[in-house]
Amino acid sequence: MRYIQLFDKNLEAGQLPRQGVLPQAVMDSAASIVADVRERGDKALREYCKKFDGVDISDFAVDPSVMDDALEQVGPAFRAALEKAAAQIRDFHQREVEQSWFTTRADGTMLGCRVTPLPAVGIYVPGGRAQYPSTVLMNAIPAKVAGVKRIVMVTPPQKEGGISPYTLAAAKVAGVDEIYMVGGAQAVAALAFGTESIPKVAKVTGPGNAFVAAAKRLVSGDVGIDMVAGPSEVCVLADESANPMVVAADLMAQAEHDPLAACYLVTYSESFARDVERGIELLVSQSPREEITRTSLANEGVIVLANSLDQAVAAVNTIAPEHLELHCEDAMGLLGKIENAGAIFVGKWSSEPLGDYVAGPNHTLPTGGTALFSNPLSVEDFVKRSSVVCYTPAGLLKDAPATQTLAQGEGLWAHALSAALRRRALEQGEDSV
Ligand code: HSO
Ligand code: ZN
Repeated sequence: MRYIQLFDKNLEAGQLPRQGVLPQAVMDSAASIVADVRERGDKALREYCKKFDGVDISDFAVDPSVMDDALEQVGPAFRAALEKAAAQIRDFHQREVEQSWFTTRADGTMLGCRVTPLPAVGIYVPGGRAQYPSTVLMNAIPAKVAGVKRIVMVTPPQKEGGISPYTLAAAKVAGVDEIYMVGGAQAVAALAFGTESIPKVAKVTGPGNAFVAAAKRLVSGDVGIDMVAGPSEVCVLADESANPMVVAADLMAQAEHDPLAACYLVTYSESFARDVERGIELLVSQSPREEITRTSLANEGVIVLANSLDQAVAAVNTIAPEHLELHCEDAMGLLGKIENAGAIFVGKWSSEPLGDYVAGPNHTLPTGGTALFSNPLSVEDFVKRSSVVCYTPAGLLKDAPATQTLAQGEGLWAHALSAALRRRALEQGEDSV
């Protein structure tokens, strides 16, 4: 891991080796795939499946009954864990549900906000380096809680063909309605524009590789997207009260996701940092994902050595990590000082993997420093709001003059007329316009 010793200067974002930008070559190739699928539909989809996944697919739709079979296949322990996770994720997200609201002014005019679910959403589930049934839960459950009627999952075929039973079992538990076996930028385009066999959706969510991220960026505006996610990150703020072996495991839990995953350790003790590195060295050779873990820690791993707790907290806020673990004495006391982090794990018993799977909050979080201004995936991503305005005659008489004045100021004659006609009718004693 690379050391950054802060001395008397605070950490600056430019010192971090972040790989947030999508390469132009990836954007270009995603753009041509998206345009092609938009134009030629299923025909283009089939060609890309053959080219990228090496399979001939005549029918992308997967019979939903395979979800029931998968639930049997994965065994009772995995099924029970899925159901426990699903229940806790559902419980957390139910608290996010936003109610429609209405208010009435003294003149009887009613104003409000109607919250309605999106009609259909598409969830992208990666099929490459790892299988993430937990991601199926984290995307489909908030959509379900929001009241989305049609939840569509797309995922590429595995190398050995078909879809992982773990992914299918999660889809069943989460309440996915339709599954299509297609992945990559082509799957995102199919969800965004629709093809002969894949009807379009209102919003596409879920993680994917750089091509999927690029395709989401390209279709954004034609459909909603949740976010353009970069590699996953963790930042551990630890003092000497932490166990270096445990901190090592937590850093490795992020590093093993992806060679580009980023791990940050922020501490004030160099000897503690060295102990953590020794801990990683002891553990990493036992990992079946040793290669990915080592590459990630070597290229993207950073240890920030601060002079004080305040400087360490400032460094965390500059990093604005996707996940933050507070492994220090009085971790709860520090919470109020954390401004930028996607998810905050407070105290030594709260590790990120608990949050990845079962705690309840969403594990789809802002990456690459975007925790500065954006949010975890939530029920809010699966609804939309409509403002409601219902005037009474008394309200109209009160607000029409200002409307006319503002319309005249903007030079918009018919705007003024629309208010004036109603006002005149009431002033002439009519009860209708
Ligand atoms: N840490 C990942 C989520 C995940 N971990 C899925 C395991 N499975 C990004 O938050
Ligand atoms: Zn994880």
